[in-house]
Amino acid sequence: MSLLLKSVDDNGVATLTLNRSEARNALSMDMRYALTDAFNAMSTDDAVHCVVLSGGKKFFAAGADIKEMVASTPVDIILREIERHWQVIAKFPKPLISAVNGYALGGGFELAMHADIIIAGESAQFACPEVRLGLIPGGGGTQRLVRAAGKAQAMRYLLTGDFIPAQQACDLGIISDVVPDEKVLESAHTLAQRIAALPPIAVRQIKEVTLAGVEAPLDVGLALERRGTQLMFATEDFQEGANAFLEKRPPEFKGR
Ligand code: DAK
Repeated sequence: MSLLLKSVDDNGVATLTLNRSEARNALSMDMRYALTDAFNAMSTDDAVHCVVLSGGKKFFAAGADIKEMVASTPVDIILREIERHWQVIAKFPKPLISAVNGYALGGGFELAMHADIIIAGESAQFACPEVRLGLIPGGGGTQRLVRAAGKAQAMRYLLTGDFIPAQQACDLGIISDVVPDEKVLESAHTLAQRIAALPPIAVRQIKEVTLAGVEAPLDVGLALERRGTQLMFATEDFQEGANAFLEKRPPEFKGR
């Protein structure tokens, strides 16, 4: 049985589903390779405009595979180069939505936070419980949580490993939306379909400029945005969008 289920619908929405329920979707190295291959393939697949990442209806992912890690030496960990796998997802150029039911813990929470948008069910729970194992978050948890929630809240959860219920995570700005548990995938797909129908070059520019700018001084971010805006005037999709508005008809974007 495949560790990762993949499908692409006619609207350009790809769905990736972690499929290792017997280990609560723990991120084994095989799972990481499967994710890396899938994201690499989707980044150059013109049929894919937006991606929904799910763990299925019961849990998102319980983190790194503790059984694989327990006997590892620091050299084993260095040689695994897990950062290369994270990097492929962090640099994925198309919009990515995490659809979270149940637990998103440790590396599972970090995986969810690699997405641009996180939609969670009302009983979902997020945590960086690494400290309880004698570890620290290693997939960007310390850095992404503090950027999303600010120092006071990030420290409160990083230093205790406490669970963050979905509504609390939403109130703190860590996730985008809370919906009834049974509506998570449907809501993520509805949003993904709306994004997939928009001009893909503009969508990708917004993602790139927003993520690059947030790490840069304001002047640099604004310069990136300015260049991105200027670039859009070279696209056929802008002509189509503007003309469709003026002609009072729906636009037909072509990704050119
Ligand atoms: N790894 C391996 N197996 C896991 C697992 C995990 N993270 N989580 C669950 N399992 C396995 C259990 O061992 C059990 O296996 P069997 O005993 O049946 O063989 C099976 O899944 C079912 O687990 P439970 O019986 O515990 O299931 P429950 O539904 O009762 O509880 C749970 C679900 C998710 C609350 C619980 O399983 C749990 O607390 N799991 C561990 C959560 C956790 O501590 N996660 C953080 C892992 S540390 C790095 C980058 C990143 C990381 C490390 C390094 N580098 C760049 C070097 C990340 C570290 C982490 O994520």
